[in-house]
Amino acid sequence: MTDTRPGADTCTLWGGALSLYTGKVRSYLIKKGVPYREFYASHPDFQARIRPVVGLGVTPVLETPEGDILQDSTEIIEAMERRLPERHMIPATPVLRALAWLLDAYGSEHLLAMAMHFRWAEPHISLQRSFLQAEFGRASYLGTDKAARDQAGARMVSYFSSMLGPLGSNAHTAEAIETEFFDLLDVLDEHFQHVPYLLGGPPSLADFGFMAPLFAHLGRDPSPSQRLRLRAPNVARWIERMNLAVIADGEFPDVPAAFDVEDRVPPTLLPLLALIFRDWTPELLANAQAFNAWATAHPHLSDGAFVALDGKKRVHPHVGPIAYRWRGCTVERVSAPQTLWHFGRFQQQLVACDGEALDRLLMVLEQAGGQEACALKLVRPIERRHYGLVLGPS
Ligand SMILES: N[C@@H](CCC(=O)N[C@@H](CS)C(=O)NCC(=O)O)C(=O)O
Repeated sequence: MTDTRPGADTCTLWGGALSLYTGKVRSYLIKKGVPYREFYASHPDFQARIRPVVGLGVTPVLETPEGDILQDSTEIIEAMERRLPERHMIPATPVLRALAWLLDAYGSEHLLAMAMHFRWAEPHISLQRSFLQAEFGRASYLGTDKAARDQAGARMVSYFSSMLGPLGSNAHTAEAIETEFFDLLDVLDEHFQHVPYLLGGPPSLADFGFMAPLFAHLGRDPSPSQRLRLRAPNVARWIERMNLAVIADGEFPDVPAAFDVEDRVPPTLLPLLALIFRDWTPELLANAQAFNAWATAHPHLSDGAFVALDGKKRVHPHVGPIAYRWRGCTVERVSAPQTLWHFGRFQQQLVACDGEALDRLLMVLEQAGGQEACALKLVRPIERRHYGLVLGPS
């Protein structure tokens, strides 16, 4: 059997074509110029070598030539950025850097429910069942027997489709989720008419965060991807561009492939930022309220305790249900403290900013209606350690 271990300068990416967060990391590795080989977690080496270290059946995992085993798509990108400073993918200037973190968090977290809706809700699941069975079959069965693979895929499809309800997609919210998708496509399509990437000329953490929902689910599953291509061809082209090793794109011969040294925000990003805060703020506030109530009710939990109702390390831990009004409906779903961790990474950028840079950033955030979300405060810090989400010191 093939040796799946990393080579002298080649990483091993554990993931799969169907996987949301693998799409984010794969595109990063391609743009960064990092050689890698990708394997599915159904390979026995994943169970033997990766699972005992990570302690979860989760992808993506990146194994580096130095022997590190990295998990969480954002942590993978950060670790590789520290290691490989050339062609940096997190802007150095304060406003663009803060926005890169904001957009990464929004793409990776808020758009998860939308991505899952268009994979698993009716009529999408019925329209694309055979595709999903094959895709989940690839991820769970290693072999050449098609019937056996489809059977394995069908089992996975019935398991994963049950995860949609807890994310808040149901008959009451379906229309709002689909309208949000079209609104998002419209602002993105206009933006990519002007510049090749979210923050302008080069790709950044912002784009990788958006690739999470927009590659495997919204841009590849047959039902949503057909809608995406027809309504927003510039977004479809951006998805293709994000998986090409070149940075510059012939469609934009006059856009320099570098972040703006004056730290200016592309004007067409402003409508996207406004959409983000309009749609995300109620969810962020409900999550903060649930986390604060849970942390306050458990003052004895020590530094390093898992943030989860059941106290266990989980891929998507929660601290109970949340409910909030959004686009004319009431969303009822499980809380997502990982969202607060990720949004907190953006808030750290805000705290690190001062003087004239802070004024510029605050002006952008104010124009976008971000004041309420940016003011959100947690009673205890949330951190990531040993592949899990934990409480920081009180
Ligand atoms: N925060 C993690 C989330 C990773 C994640 O949700 N991975 C999915 C595949 S795309 C998974 O392995 N899910 C298994 C599960 O939820 O149990 C990251 O950014 O890497």
